[in-house]
Amino acid sequence: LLQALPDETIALVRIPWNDPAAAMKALDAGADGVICPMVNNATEVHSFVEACQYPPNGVRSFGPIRRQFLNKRGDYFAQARENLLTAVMIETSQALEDIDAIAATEGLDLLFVGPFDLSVSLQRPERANFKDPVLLDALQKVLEAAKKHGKYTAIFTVQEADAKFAAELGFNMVSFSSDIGLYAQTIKSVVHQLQDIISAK
Ligand code: 3PY
Ligand code: MG
Repeated sequence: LLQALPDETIALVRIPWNDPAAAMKALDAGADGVICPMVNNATEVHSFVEACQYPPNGVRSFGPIRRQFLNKRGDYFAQARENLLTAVMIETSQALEDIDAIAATEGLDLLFVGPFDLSVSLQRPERANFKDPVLLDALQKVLEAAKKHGKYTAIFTVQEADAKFAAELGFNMVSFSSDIGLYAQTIKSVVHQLQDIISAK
């Protein structure tokens, strides 16, 4: 997918798990930022952030094989940190308990809420119900910790009303739906239109 993107596109890659090899591979392949899911505490976040940065700030191995051929913004190694976005997903009750220390992590840029996993982890009756007071309280906690430590915030949504609500709450980035979700929505709408045309005959 990274190969198909135009140079000027900013690409964020969500790795499958907090695995240093996955983070380094995504960056070497040309990602501008990495999103790490399911972190539970500041120690895990620190290890993720280290995997994304070269020494002395981290432990990233040197080998930006594809990345250095992209002439995005000059000398890649010299500007590696400046042009990197590190994000962790806040989606477990443990992460919520350690949110202040997570948000304080040096080298971390963004806290990205996963409302589905967070609802599951908090044992809520519904997933990603933006009217659930327990979920709302969790969102506020994340926003406050991020503000206190100068971090950006993001959240995932699948309903237009939730996206609007999240933007109004103050999230800096609101991600909407998924590739399959959008595809299915389009197919459904086209099928409905065609059914209307047929039944009008
Ligand atoms: C979640 O809501 O758990 C997600 O991971 C969304 O991307
Ligand atoms: Mg999730």
